[in-house]
Amino acid sequence: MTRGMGRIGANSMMVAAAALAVMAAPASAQPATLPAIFPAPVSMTLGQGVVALGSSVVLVAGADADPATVALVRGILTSAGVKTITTARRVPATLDGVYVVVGTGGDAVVRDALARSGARIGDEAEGYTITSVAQGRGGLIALAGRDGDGVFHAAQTFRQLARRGTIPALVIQDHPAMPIRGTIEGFYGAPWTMADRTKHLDFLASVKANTYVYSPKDDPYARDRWREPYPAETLSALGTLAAAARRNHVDFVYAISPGPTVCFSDAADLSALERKFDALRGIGVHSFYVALDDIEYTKWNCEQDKAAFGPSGAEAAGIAQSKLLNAVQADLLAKDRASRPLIMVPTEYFDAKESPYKAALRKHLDPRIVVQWTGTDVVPPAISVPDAKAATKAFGRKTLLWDNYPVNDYAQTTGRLLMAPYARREAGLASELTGILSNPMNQEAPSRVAVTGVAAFAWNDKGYDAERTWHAAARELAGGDARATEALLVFFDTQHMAPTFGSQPWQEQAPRLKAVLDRVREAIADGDAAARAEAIAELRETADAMAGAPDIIRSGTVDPGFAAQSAPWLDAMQRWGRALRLTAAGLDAADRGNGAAVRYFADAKRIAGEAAAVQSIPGATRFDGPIRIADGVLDVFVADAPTLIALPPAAPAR
Ligand code: LOG
Repeated sequence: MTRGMGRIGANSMMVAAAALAVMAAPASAQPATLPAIFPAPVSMTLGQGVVALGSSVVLVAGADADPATVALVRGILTSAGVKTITTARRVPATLDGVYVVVGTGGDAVVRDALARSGARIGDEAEGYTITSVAQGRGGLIALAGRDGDGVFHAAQTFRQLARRGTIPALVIQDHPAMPIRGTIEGFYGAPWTMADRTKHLDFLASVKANTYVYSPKDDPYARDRWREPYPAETLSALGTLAAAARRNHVDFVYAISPGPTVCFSDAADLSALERKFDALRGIGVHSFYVALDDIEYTKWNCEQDKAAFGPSGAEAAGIAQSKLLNAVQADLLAKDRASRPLIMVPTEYFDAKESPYKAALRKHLDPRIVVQWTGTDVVPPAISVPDAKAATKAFGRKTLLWDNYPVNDYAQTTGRLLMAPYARREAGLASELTGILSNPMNQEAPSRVAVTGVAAFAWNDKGYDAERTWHAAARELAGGDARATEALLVFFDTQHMAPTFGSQPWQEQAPRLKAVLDRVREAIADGDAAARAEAIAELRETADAMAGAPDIIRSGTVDPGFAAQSAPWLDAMQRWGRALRLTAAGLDAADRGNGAAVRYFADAKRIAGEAAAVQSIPGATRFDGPIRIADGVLDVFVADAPTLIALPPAAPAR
């Protein structure tokens, strides 16, 4: 490899770096550095020199380039400070300015642009290649997709590259590891608003996710009253949403849950299902889903099923469900040859253990139908490649993981947002899963922290870094502002704990804060005066950061939806920050033998009590209750602090 080339990932064979036309950067300039892109691309190779976008750019759109994606690239250039965008059909041999070429590999102008970097487009669906070459006073940037989705993903990567205004010479080769990536709005409790969903679709596009499943448990027309048509207004709003999804290259999937009342053998119920899907097809939905989770499957809903399938039971349920879904799948294809395969979540979704029900699905369910499962439990502590292999075997096909993270609709999540890095999913899962859908929280914007991780892992499981992706998610929510990013990370740390359905959490609470508090305890127990003073000073800074973070998060730099949806958490954290500041003051006073410590500790206790009493917004989450902030770490420390240093005897009253 050429000296001075930084690189990550594989796939260097496609890159003849020596073919890059080189412009040596002036000695005084910053060196060109490898950019950080999320999701991490498969391969990214730095060349020599940089392309400064400057104030004018020539845009060359391939003949088959999607006008919406070209418009997106224009917007990105404008945001990067480009004032004049002219268009051309060709790129001159000697560059006389900055050219940006956009299109698929079907276009010669695109292929030629890539060839100047010795690159070409790979064969993978949704894949893309970006090259940038610095030459003389000009530069050439190619955003080339294997297909329309690939061009769109290239533009999303370009959005991240263009922020710097100056783009290093490089070659990016990229494609997704898993074909299905995104979210399933599949939780109980307050569904997202249409406005939330629209913003979420824009967000999904930014992290190269391609699927959104509409399946809120509390939409009556999707579950309890599934046979009834949607009111015209709701149907039209869903159509608007489906259009927003299309613009974002996201597959909008409509899910129905007939399980509570369906009569499997009744032709009228099959027709009711098909009618419902027809209505949605009429407003532009082309992907469908039947959810059979959380239903009673050992009892029939109608006498007729007993006649058709025999006595009720898990195996008979598997046969009846398969028969109904196969008919739906056939109807979808008959009405729309291009329709994507039906997706389903079975009634036994929470493990991969062999059973009569799963054997029935394996034997009878149309192999085209995509099956979801949630791991070794509803909320599993980890997901390994062997776990997924077991699911492939049990369900008779590679599965689509339904990941119950960061969903917060079960009792153990009361008072919590789940905002730890997305972790404990084994690299290599891409070979055993068709994809991952995250079940998010009732709160849309806070969910993006975890969903960014899910999308990045599903895009490139082998190149995924949980911690760095977590930081990137904070930076995105903070609009790139460093102070707001740090404030968010302080907040996320207080919501790090991830419960399971049992008593054992699978992510620990507040590891960053705990490390600081542990240092204080150790310094007080074993340190000399200097070590104690240093640890208490660090505690004061930590408390200040916590008390100050809410105002920074609410100041408008951070996505306003995020601040609104996490309002009670921010209120509670501010109070806990003040309680911790008073605790630090108490420890400092006690360490100096100053009797004022008693009053500081008393004030800390009072404010901690107020902080612990802050309640969730009624109805906004499945379970209402007290807001938890770094619980088990922060509250314990504030309570213990007065006992750590012996206080001087109280001054006698005068
Ligand atoms: C539900 C889901 C719910 C989640 C967490 C699946 C397949 N179904 O136990 O709607 O959000 O658990 O509470 C579920 O996970 N059932």
